[in-house]
Amino acid sequence: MSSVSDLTASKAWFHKARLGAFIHWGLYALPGGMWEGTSVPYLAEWLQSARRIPNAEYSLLAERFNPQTFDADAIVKGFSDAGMRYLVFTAKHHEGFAMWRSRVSSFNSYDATPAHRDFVAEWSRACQKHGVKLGLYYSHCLDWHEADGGDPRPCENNFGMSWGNDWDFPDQQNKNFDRYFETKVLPQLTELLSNYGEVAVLWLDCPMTVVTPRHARCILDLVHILQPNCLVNSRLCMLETLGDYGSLGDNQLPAGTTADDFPREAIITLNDSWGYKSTDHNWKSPAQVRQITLDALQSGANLLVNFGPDGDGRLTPESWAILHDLMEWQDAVGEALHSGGQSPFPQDLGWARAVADDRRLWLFPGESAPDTAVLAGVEGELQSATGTHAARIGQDTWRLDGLQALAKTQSPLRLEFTEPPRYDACPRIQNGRMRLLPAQAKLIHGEPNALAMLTDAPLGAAGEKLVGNGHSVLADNGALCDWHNPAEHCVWHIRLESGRYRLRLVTRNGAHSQPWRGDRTVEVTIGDCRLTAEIVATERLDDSHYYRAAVTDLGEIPIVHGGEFDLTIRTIHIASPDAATMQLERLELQRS
Ligand code: FHN
Repeated sequence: MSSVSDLTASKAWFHKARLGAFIHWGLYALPGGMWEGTSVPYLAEWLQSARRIPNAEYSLLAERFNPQTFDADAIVKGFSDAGMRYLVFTAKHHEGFAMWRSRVSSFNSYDATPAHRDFVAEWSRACQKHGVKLGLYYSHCLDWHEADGGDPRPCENNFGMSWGNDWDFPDQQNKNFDRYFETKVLPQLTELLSNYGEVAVLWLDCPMTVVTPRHARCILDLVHILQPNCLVNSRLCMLETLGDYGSLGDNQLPAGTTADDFPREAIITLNDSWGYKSTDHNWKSPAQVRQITLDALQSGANLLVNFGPDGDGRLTPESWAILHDLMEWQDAVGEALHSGGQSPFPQDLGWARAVADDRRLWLFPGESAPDTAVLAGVEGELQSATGTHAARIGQDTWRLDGLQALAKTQSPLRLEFTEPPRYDACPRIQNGRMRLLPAQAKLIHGEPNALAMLTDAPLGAAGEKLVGNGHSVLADNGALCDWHNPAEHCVWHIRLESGRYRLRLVTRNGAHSQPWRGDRTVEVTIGDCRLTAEIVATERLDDSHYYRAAVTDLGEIPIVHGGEFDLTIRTIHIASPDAATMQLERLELQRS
């Protein structure tokens, strides 16, 4: 039987930490995505599998790995000054190379390199010095250095790259995953969890189906014995939901708050690769990183921002520019960032990101915010307003001004109340718009639907769970998935004044690197009014190779007499099982 830890305090710490750094650093940093004069497609840390490089040749990289300019202290200080409260370092990635002095395998940074350094120890010391918690990433399934690592199944879903090393070890049928698990995974995890002080997070990745619930429970038992306060992420086992918090997919952003106490963590790259890739110049701007931080914050999720040091151990100038920008922003954002809050509203305001704790409400106006906005649904005695002039214009309605100046500096206005204010649970049009999120809707279930029961629906490359139990369900990111069944509805109880409203639906593929697909007809009702529409892309929101999204203009609905209504949406026809992975992210109403 699994041992049980009380992780309440760890989850509370994690939820307040909110911002962290992910560090992908291993031998792959040396070639930086280049091999024999050409650049690998996609992720630099997948170089060995992408180019099917024999172990004998790949291991030569270790003989050149001597990152003399690597300075954990300076980097961790940078993270700390940028408001990051924890980091997660790739102690071992899929290449199988241990970035610490492992007694289990000599393929490690101390024994196999001229550096003779234990990088886990260096990160650990720097973390303790700067008050940043240490998390460790360990690839518990994929390991190309080992004959028995990874999954022997073909991987059409993985850009044609192998999960296991089938170039050095072609006899994939006789692989023995248990042997790898017993002789490398458990002993190396024991080292990591015993020799480096407090480990706050164990971050596991790519659990193909060879990782059974039994394997997963062995890891959990080990963690609970050696580091009882350590949180384990959800990429532990594909066959059963285990772990202490939900890792969203790669570059998958939360689509709203979720009600339960299961913490979530979004992870983003700063360009397109996790490991250092010299040819990847698709850098996010500092302003984009701020926006994403606020999106995660208002959704109640943590954000782990990735850095890929190069072969000398240096962060790229673009990474430093983003870190410096986050540092400069801390005076403005810090208080809200670590308040432990999230949006208190039953809708996404659209014109501002919102965060609240007991008595305080922070609003970060976005670029599209009017200079003066009306905020509805907050009832309480105002003690102070900072960054704006707030005038009460109704029982629970306020006029806020000076918003454009705040938008320019991405600073918040802060309203502080004498007692915790009351937030109206009924969404209403604010400044001409309403954005409804599935996490705040009621799901009305019908008989399970055969399509949603498909067991061979594609598994996400990042281990995302794409198929539920035959019913529409909220995914960890807060979006609605498996919404194929005409007998099931998603319902919001809303308030509308009379008028005409244009409806726009945002759908996003819940499967990593898959195309956006329509192939679906939906029906929306508001009271007695009804419209049906095909899902087509009227506007592409995200066409990156991660989670592709588009807006569908569904048409207009007239409301003759204002009042409270149930707004429902359901799928009435789905043309292709390939559309099954599409998620409903939000429904927007705009007064025409
Ligand atoms: O295959 C890895 C990838 O290299 C990277 O580590 C990401 C980070 O989430 N995880 C896997 C793909 O999801």
